[in-house]
Amino acid sequence: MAAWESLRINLDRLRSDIEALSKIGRAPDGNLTRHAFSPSYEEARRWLKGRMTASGIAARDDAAGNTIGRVGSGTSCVMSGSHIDTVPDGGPLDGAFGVLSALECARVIKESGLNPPRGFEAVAFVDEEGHFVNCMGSKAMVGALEKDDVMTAKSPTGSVLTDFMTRAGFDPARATEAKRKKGEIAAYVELHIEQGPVLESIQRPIGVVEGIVGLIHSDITFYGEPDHAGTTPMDLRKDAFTGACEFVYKARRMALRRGTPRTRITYGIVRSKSQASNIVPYEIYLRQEIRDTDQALVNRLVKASYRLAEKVAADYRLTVKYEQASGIKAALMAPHVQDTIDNAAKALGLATHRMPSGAGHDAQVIARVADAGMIFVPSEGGRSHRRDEWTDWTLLEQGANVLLQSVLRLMHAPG
Ligand code: HGY
Ligand code: MN
Ligand code: MN
Repeated sequence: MAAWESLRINLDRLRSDIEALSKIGRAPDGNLTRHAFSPSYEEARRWLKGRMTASGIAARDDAAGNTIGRVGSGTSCVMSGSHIDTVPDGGPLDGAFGVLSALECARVIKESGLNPPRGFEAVAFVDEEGHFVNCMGSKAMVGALEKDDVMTAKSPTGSVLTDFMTRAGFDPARATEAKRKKGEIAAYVELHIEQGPVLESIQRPIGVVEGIVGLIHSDITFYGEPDHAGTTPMDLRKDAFTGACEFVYKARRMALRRGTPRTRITYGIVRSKSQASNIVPYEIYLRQEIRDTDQALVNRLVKASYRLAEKVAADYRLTVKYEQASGIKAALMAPHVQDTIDNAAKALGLATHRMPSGAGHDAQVIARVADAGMIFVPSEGGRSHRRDEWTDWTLLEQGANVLLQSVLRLMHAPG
């Protein structure tokens, strides 16, 4: 047995990092929100780099705003990471657990004095949650970020990405320079909370991800006529909201009928132009999101939803505009990385469960240029993207040790 196989993470350090980071961007009422490049995000970035340098880990930001800590030499590296941006009013572990566990792995590797043939990088990818651009940082790293996307991106609340990047000290026009050279990333492993109920329901401490869903966002707007809500008879209205409701109901039914058990359709952003109860709603904006592990099916369902929007608009004498806003392709995880994770978990005496990911992750983007894998730990009640997202410290420690041992196996792998 190699000496590194007995290495373990330091839970006290990891715990204090998770608790410290969860305070950055938290409002007095408990709302934790850290949008990419926002003041709270930049405070978190400075804190993270401080934690890296405090352990003698070389810390840098790349041109896209990813924060990278590196240990060891070699032209290639094994990489692990996730994100420290959050959804609005999010939880303390989504993304942060993966970044801070990768940082803890970097500390353990540095302290061990190991000098394997490949280096190790711990990464916080910027804007995984897509406040501006979905998985912006990992897309930049693999060369999939379009400069035009950066220069035109706005948040759902109208914030302009280039303003926020500039204020944070980044040149938006250079974001695509974050692209890494071919072969620089030998393998990638991401540790993440499951954000669903499966592992808890089957009492398994470790999930080994086989594939990650693809998703497509669409901006859909129904247009009617602004009429007086009191004098306009019901049969003479062009009511955009009633039409949008029928569209959502029928689109959901269509997706359930034509999709798979992993298909998801969600309308998480709804906006009415007329913020008045006495005007017939005349402009309704919907942000549609469709997901499945089968990318071709996602593409078909999106097209079918546009045809349905046209039909419903005609039925309600409305007009409709739709366009694909952003998306991320489904990705399979590398079989040998899955096996590495499985072997590492078994060596730690931990049972595993192979499963898909219904959530999107940076791993599905990095998988375009490197062999990638993901490790899940259970989420209490399957809860995530909400304040009471949580996982027990023992399970977090087990997940972080599986990450450490998986990374070490990949760093020492021949070839
Ligand atoms: O939406 C997702 O699946 C991820 O949290 N960005
Ligand atoms: Mn998330
Ligand atoms: Mn996440």
